[in-house]
Amino acid sequence: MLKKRWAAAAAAAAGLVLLTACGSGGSSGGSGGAITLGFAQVGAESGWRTANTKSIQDSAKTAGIELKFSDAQQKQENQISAIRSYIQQKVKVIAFSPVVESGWETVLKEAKTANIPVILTDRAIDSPDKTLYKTFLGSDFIAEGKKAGQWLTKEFGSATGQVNIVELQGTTGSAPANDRKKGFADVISADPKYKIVASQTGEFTRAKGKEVMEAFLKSQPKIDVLYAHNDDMALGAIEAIEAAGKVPGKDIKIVSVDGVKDALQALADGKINHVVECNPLLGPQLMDLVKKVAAGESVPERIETQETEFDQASAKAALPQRQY
Ligand code: GZL
Repeated sequence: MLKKRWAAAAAAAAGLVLLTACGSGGSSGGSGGAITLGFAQVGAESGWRTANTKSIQDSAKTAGIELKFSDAQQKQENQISAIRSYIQQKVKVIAFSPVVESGWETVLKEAKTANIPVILTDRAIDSPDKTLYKTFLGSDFIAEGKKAGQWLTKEFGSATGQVNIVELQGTTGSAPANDRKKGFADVISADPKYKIVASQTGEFTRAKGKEVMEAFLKSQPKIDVLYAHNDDMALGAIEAIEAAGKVPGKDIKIVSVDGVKDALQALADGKINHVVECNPLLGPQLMDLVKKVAAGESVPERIETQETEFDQASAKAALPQRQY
């Protein structure tokens, strides 16, 4: 007990919120031979992330896997510290969602030297060294950006003048921000009438999304569309649009990504026009992968999560059963 209290104090001092979800922890075999998984989460920045965390924690319990969980508060240095602490604790498997794409080689080489297999979930890294992790389980963010662009070019296909777009980007340097921007730009570049007149990070949060949208509304004489890399920033932007006396979904059309319940409600209410789903419920697939990797079985290098998109009618139909 003293050891756990010391570890928690040390982690708290390091700015880490280190939660040991269950079990005695500490050994690679875990208590009673259970597999011990160390998971370094990005943070708790959005509704998507909350659902992702719940899926991982619930699935670990169901799978009988002993989970050590940390919340890095969107800071890479905290994720790296968490991974190092899992290496020291000799966990059986490490999994994490890299907050940004680069800067992971050193710590992943330490995990490799310690013979601890690593699984990437949700977000990818830009290292060419594929031996640093066993598999990447997550969405195709370029495809998500393309879907948002395809909706826009359909919606404004008959527009004759310039279509002014403002873009709320996700966390700077993150795979979803880089790839959703690229996929969207690839599609709209087909027609010069589509112009991104302002683009800035809203850090995937409601508060920052509202703040940046307020600045866009002040600096841009005419905004036709908002493309938000996630729902939380879109929901924050809606507050700014309404405070400016404009009607979201009408004066300014909105397309966003994730598919959390609050965004589907805004879509049903006509305040958002289209939502591209990004599925956060990766827990069950992750635990299957953890068991296979722990047993030394081979797993596919890339596992892409399946997801859909929503218009107003399908949002209304999905809401009653929406888990998150
Ligand atoms: C996407 C995920 C993103 C979500 C955001 O897989 O990494 O991070 O789109 C979340 O809501 O903050």
